[in-house]
Amino acid sequence: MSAVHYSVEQFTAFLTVDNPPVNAISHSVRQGLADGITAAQKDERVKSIVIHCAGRSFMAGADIKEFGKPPQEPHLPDVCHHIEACNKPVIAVIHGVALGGGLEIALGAHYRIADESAQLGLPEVNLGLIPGAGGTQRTPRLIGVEAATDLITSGKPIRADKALTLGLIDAVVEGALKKAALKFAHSVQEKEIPKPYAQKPAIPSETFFEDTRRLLSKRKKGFEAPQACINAVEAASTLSFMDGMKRERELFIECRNSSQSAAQRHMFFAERESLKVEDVPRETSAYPIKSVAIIGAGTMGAGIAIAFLDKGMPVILKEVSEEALKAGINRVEMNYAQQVKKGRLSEAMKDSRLALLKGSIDYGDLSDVDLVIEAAFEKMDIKKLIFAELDKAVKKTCILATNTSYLDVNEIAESVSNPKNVIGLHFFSPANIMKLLEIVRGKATSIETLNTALQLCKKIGKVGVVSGVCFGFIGNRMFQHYQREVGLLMIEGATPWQIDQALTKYGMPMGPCAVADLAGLDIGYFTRQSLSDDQYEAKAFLLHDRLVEMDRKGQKTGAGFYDYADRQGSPSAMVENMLSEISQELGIERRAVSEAEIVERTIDALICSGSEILSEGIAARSSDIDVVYCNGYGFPRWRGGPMHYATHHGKAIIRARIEGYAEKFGNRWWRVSDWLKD
Ligand code: T1G
Repeated sequence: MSAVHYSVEQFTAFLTVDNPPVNAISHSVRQGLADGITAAQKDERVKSIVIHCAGRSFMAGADIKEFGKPPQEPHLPDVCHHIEACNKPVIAVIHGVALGGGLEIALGAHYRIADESAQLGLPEVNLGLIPGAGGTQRTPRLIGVEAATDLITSGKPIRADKALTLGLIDAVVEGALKKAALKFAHSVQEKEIPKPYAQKPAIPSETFFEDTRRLLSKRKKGFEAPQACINAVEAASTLSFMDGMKRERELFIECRNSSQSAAQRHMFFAERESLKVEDVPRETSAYPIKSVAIIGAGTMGAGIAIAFLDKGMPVILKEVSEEALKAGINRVEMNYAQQVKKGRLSEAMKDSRLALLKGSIDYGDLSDVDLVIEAAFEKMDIKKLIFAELDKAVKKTCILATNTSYLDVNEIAESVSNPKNVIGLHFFSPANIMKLLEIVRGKATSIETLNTALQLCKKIGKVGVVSGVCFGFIGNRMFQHYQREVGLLMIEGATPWQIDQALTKYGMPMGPCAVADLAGLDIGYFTRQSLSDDQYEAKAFLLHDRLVEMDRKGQKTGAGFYDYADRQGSPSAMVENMLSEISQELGIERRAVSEAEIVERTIDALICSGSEILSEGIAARSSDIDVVYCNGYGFPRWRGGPMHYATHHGKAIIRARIEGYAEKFGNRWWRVSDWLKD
């Protein structure tokens, strides 16, 4: 059955696209639209044509699931041309979102109207693509090169009112959409059909495209698609429409066939799969979460509070003293004041969010909250005491979550009478910015509690991944292995700056040593004090520890791996001498370490520990590990995450290298787990 329904009402043909859940433009939709336009042209009852959608939204773009398959005619650009060539006025009537190919279909129509809540965008760049159905040629002609470049390279949707101001749509309508559609259709059916795409758009300035390329090569470092977007928009302003369309098609096919697009499409689906848990059926209930308490108003606690306040959720911040509470509330207020100062937030929005924030030093104030998130010191005895207090204070349906980044959630759950309501919600700092949320499932955690956490992710705009209980869960466990190899490479001969350079060239936003200096070398130092020797390679962290002990804790003390006369930091001769001393103490003759070895050993360490995490069932899917590492640790999204990279690079190659490391360094850390064998 076609995904497009044809009907006629008051001289207007309605082509209704109905392809749940997001009206993705599958082959059936493309064929149905093409046939519908042909039928409406022949239909003597029809003086105007409306394209609209059933369900919650206009079309959300091409069906991404079809990309891996051989493309089927009619191709989307041809459908858009067919619509545009129609000799009766075609009106796209938009509600919900019109994204990618959906907006391109609307651009092929002669008019576009939208309801107030509509959002319009060209997010193809987020999939490593460019708009491939005329979007890069029509948009600049409609709204100008500058606005079009921003819409296409940012991938961000704009609201209907802004779309109207830009000229992307012709009207924002209120009330019943179908009635408004009929009214608009009747108002244009005797008018001459507009042809806005005949003229080339003006170029904003001689250096516009080069300036934009330079800006994006920094802001979207390593990504190819933004550059392709600029090339396509430049073609719109230098070539005829048809030649521009040919150029767009070439660039689109290049992007679609690229490993970067495959990686980013992998991430798109991976971030949706990660919220599906095999033994949590869709019909599982979830507790309503309408209010939250956060225990501990330090950096993490304040960040978590902001994450909830931003979504309009009332928050109680609980501290041990009035002084600590005041400092915590001040952290939240300062953050919002900064956002207002930077123009990211209005005063009114700041006030409305702060109005939802309350402070307390009494557990008795938490009796009615639906969720408590403990964000206190990373010490098991402190956490157990807090949970024992919570157990007495909260209602029976309250979810008790710990934000611990590596401690045993099962042990914490033993402190309460209702362990099935206990779960780990591991936020990443800054908690109001970082998208990743590791949901740590204890052995007693009920599926209702787990499902509540899964639903919460969507509610607060986080990317959730479920982890089992182990030291460091998924991300931090892998990160520790990555850091181990960094430390070993340094005592073997590499310098911190060589390592950072090699890994930023690979695509990491910051090198591991610069990251450690930014976060503070003392964080890892305190964690390591709680580890037993079999949990980490002590010699790999000798330099880290000695730097902390001499108060070189990173940026906050003006020196760490680097010297910080300015924010950039510069290589430190003293650190290089310390490395030579440590190598000598260990009887290691320093050697030249290649860039390739730095990348292979550190990234292979992620893959090796990732595959162990899979074999232990800590993570359910390899794509879940990719979601963690791209959203929590800056792994380049255009490589699709460490496990996608391993698959793309070739598991056999990586397996052979790991076997080689095991021979050279022993198999304490280097073991080939099942995932790498298949
Ligand atoms: N194709 C196929 N499936 C899609 C899809 C798409 N475009 N968009 C969403 N889905 C699935 C998704 O996998 C999930 O499946 C379900 O729909 C609900 O999605 C030629 C080439 C529209 C804002 O990039 O941004 O057009 O998990 O959980 O939070 O130029 O989906 O239920 O099985 O995200 O309400 C450009 C991508 C494509 C838009 C809704 N379009 N989608 O968010 O639901 S390329 C996009 C979204 C293109 C042309 C080019 C969001 C959403 P399942 P969801 P949501």
